[in-house]
Amino acid sequence: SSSDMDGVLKFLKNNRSVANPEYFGKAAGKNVFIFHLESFQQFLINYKVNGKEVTPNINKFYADQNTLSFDNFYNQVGQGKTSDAETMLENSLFGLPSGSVMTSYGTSNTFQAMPAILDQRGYSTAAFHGDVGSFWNRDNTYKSWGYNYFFSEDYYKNKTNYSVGYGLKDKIFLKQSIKYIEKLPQPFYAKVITVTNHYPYELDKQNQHIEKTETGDNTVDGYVQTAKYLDESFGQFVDYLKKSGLYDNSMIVVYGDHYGISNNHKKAISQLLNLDTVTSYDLAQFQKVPFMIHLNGLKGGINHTYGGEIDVMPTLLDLLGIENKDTIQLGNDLLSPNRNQTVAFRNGDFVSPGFSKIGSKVYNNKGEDVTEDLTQTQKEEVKKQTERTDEVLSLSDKIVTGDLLRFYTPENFKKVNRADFSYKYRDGMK
Ligand code: GP9
Ligand code: MN
Repeated sequence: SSSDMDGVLKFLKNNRSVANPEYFGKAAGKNVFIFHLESFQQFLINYKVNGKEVTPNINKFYADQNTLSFDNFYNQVGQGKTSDAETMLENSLFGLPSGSVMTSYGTSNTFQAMPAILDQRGYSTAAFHGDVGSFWNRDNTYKSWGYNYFFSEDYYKNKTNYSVGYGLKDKIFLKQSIKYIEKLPQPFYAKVITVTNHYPYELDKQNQHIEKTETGDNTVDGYVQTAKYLDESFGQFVDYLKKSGLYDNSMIVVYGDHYGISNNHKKAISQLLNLDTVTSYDLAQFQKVPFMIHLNGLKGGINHTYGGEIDVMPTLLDLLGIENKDTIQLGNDLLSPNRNQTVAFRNGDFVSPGFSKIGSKVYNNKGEDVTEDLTQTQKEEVKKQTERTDEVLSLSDKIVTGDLLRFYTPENFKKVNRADFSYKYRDGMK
């Protein structure tokens, strides 16, 4: 009911962090690219196979003096995988304990998503993806989120060998996306979702430009090959952005949505990471994904704050200089000086700069199991973190399953009218 919203507002009042004045508004009025690296994990950054970098282009971007890169950024997805990542990134709401927000609630619920907020401030907003529009119910959900345009499979020329797995191969997809990007009125917010680096990591011979790893685990060893292909695709896209001038007047956000190698492949993971044994703590660390923000004139560097996908929207809105004190966001700005650094996983586990809780065990930041060695004060600290994690997850579930945002519209926000949007492809535009 509408009174459930009171609990949410009370939580936000006590948990919202204040924007960092050094960064607030630094990207005001810029175009925004959200570049989605499918199944891309942080360990790939600077990773080598037989002495050869797997992702040289992304590595270069990561280390660029105008890129803010985060090295303690975790994916927080559940069963909804990509769709959970998208939900968190653009709504600062979690996925569900099971299923997917986009599939179950994307059509019916009220949202206050980033595209809608920007649309209402003069931005054009578009999503690009080389799979069918209905996957994860994107074609309906994106209307609720305020996307003006959604360029999905229908908008792209397809021939034999153009596609693999879930859709168009990234290089072909990105190249064909350019003509639509060029027609978008600026400033724009554009989300580009790649897909080739997706399980089972298949790729035609011609595009295999690095050797497979040799763990002997067939579901793992092709991963670096499709990751390399994704890296080359990214490199080509960045070249285009530079040539077109978009590189200089855009904030370019690059992130990995979730793991590519699941925890069922412990042995292969130990070989890839050169570890004798892989603990639950190691597996939690293995959930790190890249999060990078490039902007001309931005002071870059590696930022060590602990955060995750839930924190992206507040971070970006602050960089864009959009006051968002009264919007409903469960994450907090990664650049805020006094932010809470407990990163909630969807199953109630958490990691933080101090302790991490994985299942019933508590680990310190050296990865040692300290469950039985905690002092009374430490126990209380862990308890507080556990409660906060549970609270933030259950508030998110209440918002989503109760469609609570329909009862609350922030100042300076107009409820999205889904009928404003149609994504139907009309012949002759390809
Ligand atoms: C398909 C793609 C894959 O369109 O986004 O989603 P995933 O399987 O990674 O959740
Ligand atoms: Mn995915």
